[in-house]
Amino acid sequence: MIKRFDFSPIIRTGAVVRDLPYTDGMPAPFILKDNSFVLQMDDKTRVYGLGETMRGINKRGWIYESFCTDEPFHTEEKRSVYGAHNFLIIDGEERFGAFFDIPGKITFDIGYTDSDTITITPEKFALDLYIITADSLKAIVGEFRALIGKSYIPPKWAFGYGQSRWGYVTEEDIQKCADSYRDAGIPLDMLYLDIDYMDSFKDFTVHPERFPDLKAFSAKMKERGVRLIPIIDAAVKKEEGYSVYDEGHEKGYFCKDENGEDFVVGVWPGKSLLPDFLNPEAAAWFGKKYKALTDLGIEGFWNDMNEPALFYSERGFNNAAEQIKNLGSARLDALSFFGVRDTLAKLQNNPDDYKSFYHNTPEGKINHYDVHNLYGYHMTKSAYDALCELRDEPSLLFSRASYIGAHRCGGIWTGDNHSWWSHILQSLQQMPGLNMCGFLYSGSDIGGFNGNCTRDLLIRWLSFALFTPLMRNHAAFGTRSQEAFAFGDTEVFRHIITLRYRLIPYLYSEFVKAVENDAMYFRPLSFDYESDETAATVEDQLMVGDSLMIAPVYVQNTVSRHIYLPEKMTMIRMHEGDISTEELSQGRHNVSVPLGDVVFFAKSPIPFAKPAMNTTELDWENLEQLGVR
Ligand code: MIG
Repeated sequence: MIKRFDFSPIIRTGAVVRDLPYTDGMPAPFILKDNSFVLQMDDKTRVYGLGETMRGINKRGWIYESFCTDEPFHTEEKRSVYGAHNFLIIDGEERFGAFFDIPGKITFDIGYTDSDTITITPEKFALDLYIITADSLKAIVGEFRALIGKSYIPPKWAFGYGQSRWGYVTEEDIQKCADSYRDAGIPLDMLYLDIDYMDSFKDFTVHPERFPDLKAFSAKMKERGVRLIPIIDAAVKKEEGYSVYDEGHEKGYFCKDENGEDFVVGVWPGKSLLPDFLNPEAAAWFGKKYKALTDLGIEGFWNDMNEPALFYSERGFNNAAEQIKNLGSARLDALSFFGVRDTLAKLQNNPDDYKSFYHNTPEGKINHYDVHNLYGYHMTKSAYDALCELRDEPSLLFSRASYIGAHRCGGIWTGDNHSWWSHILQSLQQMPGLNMCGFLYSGSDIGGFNGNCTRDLLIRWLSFALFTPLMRNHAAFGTRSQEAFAFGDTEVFRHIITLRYRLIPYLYSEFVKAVENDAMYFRPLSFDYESDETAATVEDQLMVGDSLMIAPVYVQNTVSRHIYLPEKMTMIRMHEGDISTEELSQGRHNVSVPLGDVVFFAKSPIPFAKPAMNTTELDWENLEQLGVR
């Protein structure tokens, strides 16, 4: 059952697809205290959800803040990352789900200030609240997901493996990467183009020397089963003569300052404007621009910098420059020097800037800060709506920033992680929360984005990520190469990525089933074994679809791990490409997992395909069975 409570929201966010009547009275079991929703927890209370946040599957013991943020360090103390996903389930004396539908900032203190108290505080008290009760954790998720509408289903080929790197600049770089994969016999379906494919970082342009004929090149790649997936950034370069700027400026499609002038920000292209995605006309206009690339044979995109990330605003920069100039010949003592440094650091993603521009929405002019968390969602929606018009086939689309609602339009990737062992586990722990909020097509940058990857880290990361719907290896500019062919002997990588392809018929059909049933593809063990107290404390294993459980290794130099089996299962082991199985009883086990072996568990038999070099070659018909008891 869903009850909706009215706290005078300032705008319809678009998150829900059903218009439920409001319920009078208090949103029990929460009590209202000082503009917060408060609830006491007992020792056994567990909390799930909150989508893309840091820390564990059970969210208890930390504080989280929904405010879409370009956060390059995913460390434990961070409260905000790129998404704003305000749905959680409280599994305590009373068990219920709660969705705080609010486009601005909201804080979830889940036993942080006081370890037994949940305090949820919207910065501006204007929201819709949905309280959901049902007789199981899965059923609560099902009710919520029916409320927010069906999740995005990508094309089948998007279940293949993709390679990306911020640092591939030219057609030759991409060609070389494709050749290296082919020469190593490692399957591949997607190669990603990062910002350098553009001409001066201008959206919807292609650099004339780096990619002299992208149409021919993308056709050539597709012949080998590889699709090119370009990035699109939110901000548009301010440059007269660049048609996207000229049109947007003339039609008033960019966000404006309080005087109605285009609000100028600094991002990759230098001085830029923010398309007003909350204005439906502007969103439709921007979406149509993707045609420039679909006309070249492009079938998928990733949308970046749409929190929106700002390096600076023109206004903030000028103020800072003035401040520094005023120090002039004065003696620059340590304090004023650090002051200057702080002034410059604060230019980036400054809340004052977010408060300084406006959207022209159907509900009137709205300050960006109050609807900040909707920006990435509406960028993704603009692309999705347009791609549905432009193309007959489904397109691949995923975004960095998001709000619930965006799950109907695309997937998300979890942004700029690091080549750290802890980020394998972090990625695993993010998946169930994301799935609860409707984001099923998701994954992390395999091998880690920032920092330098090592061979063993990549092997272990792939061994987990071969189960994530989005399977993409991506790295930052200037970091060590981390492609599957970059660490010498490629055999082990070939075996792991080939295993992914052999599992695609299972993974894809479980994914589609989860979408159709408003269910989760990745689940914590506690969702399937509700009365099992041990299962409820497991933070490093997941159920994948109806039949599988995974328990990846995420610690450097370990070759075994402790595993809890809530019931009897078949252990499936891939060793040098060969598969073996072994029955394991319910309970705790210590399983040997040498580097390069992939071990996972089956409750029931699953389909298993023959090896293939890409999804086009994959034989979806003649399947074996794996894990027969
Ligand atoms: O400021 O396009 O998260 O995946 O490689 C960095 C360059 C901008 C951030 C994305 C990352 C991408 C990078 N982008």
